[in-house]
Amino acid sequence: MLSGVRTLGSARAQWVLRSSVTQYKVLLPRGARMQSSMSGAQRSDDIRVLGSSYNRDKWTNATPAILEKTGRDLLHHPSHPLAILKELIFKEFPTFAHYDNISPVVSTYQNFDSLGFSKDHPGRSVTDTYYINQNTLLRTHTSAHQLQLLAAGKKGDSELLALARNSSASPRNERFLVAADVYRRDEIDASHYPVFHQMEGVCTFSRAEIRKHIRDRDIAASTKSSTSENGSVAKLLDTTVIGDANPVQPEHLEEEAAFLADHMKQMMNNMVVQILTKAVAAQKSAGDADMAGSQTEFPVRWIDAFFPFTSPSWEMEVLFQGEWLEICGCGVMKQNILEDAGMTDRIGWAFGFGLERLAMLLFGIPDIRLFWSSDPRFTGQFAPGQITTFKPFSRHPACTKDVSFWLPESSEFHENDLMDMVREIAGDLVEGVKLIDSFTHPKTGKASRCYRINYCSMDRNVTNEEINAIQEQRQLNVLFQMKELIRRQNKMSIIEAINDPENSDAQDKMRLYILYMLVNKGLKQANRDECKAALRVVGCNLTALEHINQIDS
Ligand code: FA5
Ligand code: MG
Repeated sequence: MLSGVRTLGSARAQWVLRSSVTQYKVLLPRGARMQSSMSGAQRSDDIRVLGSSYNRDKWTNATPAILEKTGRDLLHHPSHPLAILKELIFKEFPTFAHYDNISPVVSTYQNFDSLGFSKDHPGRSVTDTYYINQNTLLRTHTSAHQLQLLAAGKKGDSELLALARNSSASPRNERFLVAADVYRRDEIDASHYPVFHQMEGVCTFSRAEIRKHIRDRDIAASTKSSTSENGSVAKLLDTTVIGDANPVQPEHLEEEAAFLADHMKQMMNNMVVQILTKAVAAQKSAGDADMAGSQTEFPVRWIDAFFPFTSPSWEMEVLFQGEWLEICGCGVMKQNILEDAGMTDRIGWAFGFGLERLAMLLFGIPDIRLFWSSDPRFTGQFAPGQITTFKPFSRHPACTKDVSFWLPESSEFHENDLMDMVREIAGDLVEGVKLIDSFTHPKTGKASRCYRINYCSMDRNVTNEEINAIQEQRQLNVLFQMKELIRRQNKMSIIEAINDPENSDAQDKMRLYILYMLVNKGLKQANRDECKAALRVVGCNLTALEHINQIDS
């Protein structure tokens, strides 16, 4: 048998340092076509996203399961809870320009450099981000559009400004909201998903305007909230202080930063209180039967945070089902972003809310996977503009499997490689993946990990046989081995493994043979039908294999 499972961790992480920066001059609406940087006919090894082709390279790691999600467009299905929430927030900010149709494909410049991420920031790593290629990625947050939209406003770029749904609200993008899908290689559990949605808010003021507000002591008078009143569903807790640990920028006066912080927090508190009040009202109208386990009071707290593009910075958390759920990050915008946009006399604040997290509170949706369900028992519960409490359909029995493997000796193991692999094979049947055991052999120093994978379908019972077929430890192991061996193009070790007398298992041999074929010829040149038939015999998943081949070729 081949010894142990291997993954790509450190080899890929090194690529981070080689990133070069190119800025796209255009902001593409979703579905618009962009010329691949290799113009001309589409090449067979190009990667296609939303109708456009991009060159693949060593950075490409967006999996087919993730690319499929770029076309789902949940924010534009009016009866989807996320779209209902989006409209509700847009209504709360009538003087902001509203964007909800910007393509998720952005440059590394937009997503990182324009926001001051350092070259070695872990967020840039291929273990955290889905790359289309070295310079192009699926945005990891809606902040990727901050500089671009501010600059468009300043320059009066009519093409970009026309993407706003309410172009007269803030015709120069001095205040705007962006609702969009974002993509991250992340853990799997009830509140984390590799694709989710964010609502970015940006609000700028001229310094003269702020001086006037401060002089008149009417800080955010128009946004005064009643949030601390008795009887409110939200109990607000804010003990943060602006100071050395969370400092005012040298470009700002203390009272300017204090004004921006107050204004922002009041607007955000108001919005969250609105949402929570609606959530409780919906629960009440759902009737007594559903009230038993429901939550009618929501402690909300502010904590200090750090982002490369704001200072001071904060996060807001809500106590939901006994745990603090982080719903957003925010802060006073770094001044150089406004300067880069040509807005030299303005200062501002920005926030980024996780829409799924808010929608879970608003609709009482217990599991983030449900947002992707097309089961009519889920989709049929919601209607445009209406806040209703989700009625769980019967929970189907879960099925648990443990998978253990040796860590690679030559490279680092990264958990997100395992997460993607599991997702690629089992899709949304996976409810959670948890590390349950680590072991290091005292003599050899070899290390192993054991993960527990929890399978539970939202719409049907999953049988043991089905899970066995999907999951079978050996299959996962073999997939890991394939990935590592293809990466290393290590034909000798494949041949050795095939000839290993201890490896008598016929299925393993078959898989290794396929792997050998793939490594030798590449999936494109190999006889596809032959490959497919062989894969079917051994119960191996072609999609997973194609993916492995793509990212490592
Ligand atoms: C950001 O993404 C920043 N861009 C937010 C920001 C904007 C800060 C503007 C300052 C100014 P963060 O990584 O914390 O920050 O994500 C923001 C929110 O997205 C989180 O609070 C959470 O509600 C949500 N979120 C993050 N990861 C996931 C995930 N895997 N699944 C679902 N929601 C998530
Ligand atoms: Mg955060």
